[in-house]
Amino acid sequence: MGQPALVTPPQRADYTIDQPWNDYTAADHQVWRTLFERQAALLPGRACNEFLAGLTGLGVAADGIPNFERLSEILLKTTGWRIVAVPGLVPDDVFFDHLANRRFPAAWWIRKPEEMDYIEEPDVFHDIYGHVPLLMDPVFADYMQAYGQGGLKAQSLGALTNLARLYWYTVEFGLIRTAEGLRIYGSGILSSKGESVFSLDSPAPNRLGFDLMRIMRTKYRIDTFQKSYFVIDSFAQLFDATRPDFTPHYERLKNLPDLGSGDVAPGDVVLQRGTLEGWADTADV
Ligand code: HBI
Ligand code: FE
Repeated sequence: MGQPALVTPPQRADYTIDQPWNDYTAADHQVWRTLFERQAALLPGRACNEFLAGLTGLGVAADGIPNFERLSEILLKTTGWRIVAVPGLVPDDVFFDHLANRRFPAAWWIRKPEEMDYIEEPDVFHDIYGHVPLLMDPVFADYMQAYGQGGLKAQSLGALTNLARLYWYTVEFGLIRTAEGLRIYGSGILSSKGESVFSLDSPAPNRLGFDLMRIMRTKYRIDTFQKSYFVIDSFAQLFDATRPDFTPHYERLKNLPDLGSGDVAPGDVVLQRGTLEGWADTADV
């Protein structure tokens, strides 16, 4: 956050606030610029075309932290989404309700210069740079809404752990196979300098074909790069997988053991089996 620390503006019942855009300091905008330029140098040839087109279409650029209202005007015209500012992580039900109504909750604050490479909670760079460009893609935009609708349902069925894994391994850390090769679409990767290279180039992680039930059984890492990435063939594949009612899936999942983040299981489509070398002995969640 800015120095001196900004006061978070008053919050509404749905956790939204007005983005205090005029309060960002020159140092805040400089952090954005640095993060943006690092990724701009890396992502051509690594990020999927839909992401790069979305960035351009939104006019998200190096010049500074974007104004959410300006982005929302373009998003609304393109896919009917808008961005709402929030203080940070919001409760699951609030998060799902926003997505189900085509509102993307984005943190308004930006990390400090000494936290360029790792933050514990999403900031405006992760949320806007990482997530929002793909909301310009009509199919991905529909997937995100379907996820929000599914979230409200999963909560009522006690299956949030399973559904949250789907978000993690697709929206946050997904890879996509294209005619030009493997590309990134997951926002957790796209907003990370280290993982933008690691996820595609390192021999360490597994790269497995997308499989809805398999993913919903798989634990993940929150403190290191992922041990496994799941690869989709298209956003249509992703959206189609989320079309059916998950109730029978959740019933079956209750009788299936969880898989560790680095496991390779019978039936996996193994695009690349990782060496799994180099992870500290920390736990999956
Ligand atoms: N809140 N702002 C914000 N951003 C998220 O990505 C988010 C959240 N609340 C809950 C949540 N994600 C996840 O735990 C759910 O997808 C399960
Ligand atoms: Fe995220």
